[in-house]
Amino acid sequence: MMKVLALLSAALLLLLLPGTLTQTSEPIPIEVVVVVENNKPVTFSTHVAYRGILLGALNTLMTSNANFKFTYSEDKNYGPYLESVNGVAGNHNDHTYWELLVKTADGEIKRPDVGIGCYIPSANEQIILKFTKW
Ligand code: B12
Repeated sequence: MMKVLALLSAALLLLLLPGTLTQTSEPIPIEVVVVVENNKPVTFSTHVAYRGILLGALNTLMTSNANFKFTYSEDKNYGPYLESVNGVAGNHNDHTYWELLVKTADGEIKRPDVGIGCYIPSANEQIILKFTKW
């Protein structure tokens, strides 16, 4: 009896496992919106891996779309710092930088308290990269 039960549970696990694996491997769709002063915002569609970081999504977008480019530097404490988007770079002397904002699927705009190397986007979020002043 125990053997039959063990066999049945193993069979059930084998049936369920592939479904679980494909579900978590689906790419998560997101948008990246680039905002520079009074110019019309430019929106790009891309995706991020399941529980993947924003930096990964930006790299995916850069390799798939010639109209999107970005650079970043490595901060010793906080990791990747977004330096430039499409040739527009933040500048210490001018007090300009690329701010990271997120519009969630329900329309709320938030300012993440981590950078592009730590932020994990959720499905259908709009990642807003806003060239701004501090
Ligand atoms: C001032 C400041 C800024 C200024 C820096 C320029 C300036 N005014 O000198 C500005 C406004 C540009 C800024 C931006 C951001 N910041 Co800031 N910032 C700070 C703050 C308050 C002080 C840093 C400082 O001057 N330290 C003293 C100097 C001597 O040390 P330093 O190593 O040279 O400092 C440099 C780094 O801290 C770097 N820096 C600042 N912020 C960030 C964020 C990231 C992700 C990285 C990689 C580097 C970095 O800029 C500093 C000057 O060069 C800290 C909090 C704190 N009290 O430490 C948050 C802090 C470092 N920032 C933070 C965040 C989240 C951001 C943003 C991602 C916010 C956003 N949503 O847009 C952006 C960066 C976006 C990008 N382009 O990648 C977080 C980082 C947490 C984390 N684990 O990722 C902190 C810890 C605040 C918090 N939320 O708790 N920031």
